[in-house]
Amino acid sequence: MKTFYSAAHLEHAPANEFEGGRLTPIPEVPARAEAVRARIEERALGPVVAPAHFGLEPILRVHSREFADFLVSAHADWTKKYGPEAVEAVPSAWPALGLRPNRAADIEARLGTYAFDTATPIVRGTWEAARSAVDVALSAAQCVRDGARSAFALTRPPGHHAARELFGGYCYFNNVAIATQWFADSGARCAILDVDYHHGNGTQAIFYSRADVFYCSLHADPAFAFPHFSGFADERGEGRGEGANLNLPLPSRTEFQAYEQALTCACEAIMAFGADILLVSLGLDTFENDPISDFRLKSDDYLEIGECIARLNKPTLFALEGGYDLATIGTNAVNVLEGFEQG
Ligand code: SP5
Ligand code: ZN
Repeated sequence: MKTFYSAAHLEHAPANEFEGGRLTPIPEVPARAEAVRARIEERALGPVVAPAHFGLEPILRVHSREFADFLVSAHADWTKKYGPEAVEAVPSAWPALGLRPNRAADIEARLGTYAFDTATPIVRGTWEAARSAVDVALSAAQCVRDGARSAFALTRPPGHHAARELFGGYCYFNNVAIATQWFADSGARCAILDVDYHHGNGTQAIFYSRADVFYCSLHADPAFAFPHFSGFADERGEGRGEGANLNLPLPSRTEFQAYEQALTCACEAIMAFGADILLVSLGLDTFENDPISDFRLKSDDYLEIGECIARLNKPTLFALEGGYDLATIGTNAVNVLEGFEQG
């Protein structure tokens, strides 16, 4: 299997997030993607290649022009307001219930309008990294459309929490959604399987009223887990998209036995939908030692996840989402990919 990778992610390395009432180190670090790349090379999974350039057009099929323009200039606008020492742009006020979103004015207003958490700073290299991650995802999509059984997009920053005009959860552009829309624009019916520990609120929102894209997610129940405001079982799609969204929220401390049952449900639903292409939002934060999550999957379980996905027998694009245990993220990611290849 080919892996697509861009070194532009290295320049996106914000230091801190605000959580639990204090600043703490961000676990979404460049070393994550480097660990995955190192393991791919160690296991000789296949070539690791640079992406092609796709430009803004496919991004604007999913995100608004205003949102993309905001990400281009946000860091410069921030340092203009707060000085060159202010290296991480993070909002401090939001248009929550009863207030008006404000996309036009001051950088604080725009940050508050577009961000939904305090964990997703914009630094100088963020724009280039986020844009390049989209190129990585689209290059993998092109590889699959050209006939490969599968491809791996080593995307960083991740994407599944980002919606049309919304960033957060370490995500800026929704890499998988943009690749999905790129397939859909050539007439393909797509299914997205999201196995990240967290619900992909952005991907769900982008396709919520769409009948041609099936979104299915296994994740920690938002009753206790981030992103808190999306991912409940009663969210089933709307309008023509009703029934094309399936959330399988799972309890705290879920082990593989229960996880596998939910995965089987997800795969049955995907088969029933009858997709031409499968896209997998591949989070590894379901691992037992993940520092920010509490599921209990073990490294061997990821081989089985890959085998299970292979049984769907679809052209498949895998894209990296979360996963924060640096010691195992490479092994676990490659286990899914090898499990798929053997399955
Ligand atoms: C792509 C992705 O996985 N984004 C996840 C963003 C999660 N951010 C908030 C997590 C809060 C977790 N708090 C757990 C504290 C454990 N000590
Ligand atoms: Zn996650």
